[in-house]
Amino acid sequence: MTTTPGTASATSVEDEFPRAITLLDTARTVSVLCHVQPDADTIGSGLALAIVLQRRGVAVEVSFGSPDDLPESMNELPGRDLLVPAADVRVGVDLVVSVDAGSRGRLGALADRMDAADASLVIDHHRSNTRFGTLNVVDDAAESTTAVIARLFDAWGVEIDASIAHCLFAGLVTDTGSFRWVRPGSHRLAERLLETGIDGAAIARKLLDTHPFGWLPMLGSVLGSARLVGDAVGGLGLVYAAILRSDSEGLRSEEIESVIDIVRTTSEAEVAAVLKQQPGDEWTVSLRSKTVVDVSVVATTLGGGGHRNAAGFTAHGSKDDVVAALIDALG
Ligand SMILES: [Mn+2]
Repeated sequence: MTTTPGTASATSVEDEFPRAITLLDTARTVSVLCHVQPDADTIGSGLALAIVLQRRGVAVEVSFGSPDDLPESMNELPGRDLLVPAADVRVGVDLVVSVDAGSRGRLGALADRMDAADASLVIDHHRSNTRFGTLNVVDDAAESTTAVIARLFDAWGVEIDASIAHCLFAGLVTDTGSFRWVRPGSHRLAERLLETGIDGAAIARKLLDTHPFGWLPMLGSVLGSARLVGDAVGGLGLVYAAILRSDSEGLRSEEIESVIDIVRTTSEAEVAAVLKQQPGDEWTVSLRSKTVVDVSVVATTLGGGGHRNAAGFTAHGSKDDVVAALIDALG
C-alpha cells in the first residue's frame, strides 16, 4: 500500500457522521466540553450543539475548564444560558462531546469527564488532534469546528435557524481571520448563515474589533519590545514579542490574544511567536507561520499542538530560556 503525503486519507470525516448522529440521537444526558481559554469557535460549536440537543429534549450542559468566566466578547451568543461552571459538570452522563479541543489536556479540569461517560465524541479540526474520544469526527482541512458542526447538522437533518447560525458564524469568522484563511465552501457556508437574518457585521465587531482604550498602551509597550531573529528557522526568520503580566493587568483575553495578529504580519519572518506571562514561571506561547513551516509540529514537540499555521504550547522558565528552546525547536 502506498500513501501520498499531503493528500486526504481514504476515509472522509463524513463517514463518521452516521455513528456520531446515532450517539447524539440516543443520549438523554449530554455534557458538551469546550477547550480551556475558550475562543469563539469552541464556544460557538458547543452552544450550537447544545441548542439543538435541548430542543430535542436532551438534558444538556456546556462548560470549559478555565477560566471561570466566559470571555466578554462572547456574552451575547445564543444558548449561553446552557453554560455551567466547570465544577458543576455532571459525572457519568450518557455522552460527552468535546468540541474544538485537539487533545484531552486542552479540556483542563474537565478531562476526567471523558472517562466517566458511556461514550465520548470528539468533534474537531486540529491537525494535531490525538483522537481521544470513543468516536472521533476530525477534519483537519475544515476552517473551523463550527464548519464541521454545520455539515454534521446537515447530515442530521437539523434546520439551521438564526440562533444556531449566530453561534456557527462566530466560530467561522474568527477561525478564518475574518475570511482571510478560507477554502472552497467557506463563503457558501457564511452566506447560508447570513441568510437566516443574523447581523454578521455586529457579530464580527463584537468578537474581533472591540477593545478598551487600555489595549493601545499595552500594544505600545509589547510591540516596542518585539525582536527579529533573522537567522532563526534556517534563515527564514522568527519575530517574537512578550506580554508581561505588568503589560496585561486589567485587560481581557481578547486584548492579549490580539497581539499575535499584529506581530505575525512582519515580512522578514516566516514564524511569529507571542509569549504570554502567566503566574509563577509559566508562559503560554502562540505560534504562527506564513507558508512552509508547520508550527503544529513544533508546538507538539514542545508539549502543545494546533494547526499547520497556528499553534501553541505552555513552557516554564525565564523568557530567554523559552525563546532559546523555541529557536532550537524551529531548527
Ligand atoms: Mn477552532
